[in-house]
Amino acid sequence: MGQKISVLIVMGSDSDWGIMERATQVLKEFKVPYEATLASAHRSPDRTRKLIHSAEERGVQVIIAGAGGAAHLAGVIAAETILPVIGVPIESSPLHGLDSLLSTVQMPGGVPVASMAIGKAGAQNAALFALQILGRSNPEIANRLRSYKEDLAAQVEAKGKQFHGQSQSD
Ligand code: RP5
Repeated sequence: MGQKISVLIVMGSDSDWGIMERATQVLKEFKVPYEATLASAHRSPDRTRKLIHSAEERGVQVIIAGAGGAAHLAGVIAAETILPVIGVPIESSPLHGLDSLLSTVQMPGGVPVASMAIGKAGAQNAALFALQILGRSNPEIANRLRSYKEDLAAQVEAKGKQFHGQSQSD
């Protein structure tokens, strides 16, 4: 764990990878160095704490934490660091992610976590949000984010032209 990385992705379990992989795909696309690893707020509190402290020493700038169920990972990480923490609630329990969403988003005043949507869209947006933070001091990332948004708009534009929906006029 010596390499310089900008974004640290932490998951509560390897079973979260199917969702959190989406965040890594976005970071790869933007060529931003990251590391993805496991630590559980409940099952391995010691590892979680050590990981966060070493992240600060290594120059990590943003942490993304994905967890399901009683998802305290993002909150516990936020308690240990002044780095911005982005939480991704994962749908991994019989409550379909609503439990994870509430556990991630309902932080007490003083300890912020930026909670994203449940699941893959949340993982994708967590990476983009991390890039937006990095982009404030990195013009290259900021420019790539602008192009990303232009591409999104162009895709809708193209689909809009292809789409022949219904219309009615009397
Ligand atoms: C949470 O419990 C993890 O983040 C995961 O979403 C969920 C289930 O974990 P496993 O039992 O699959 O390891 O802590």
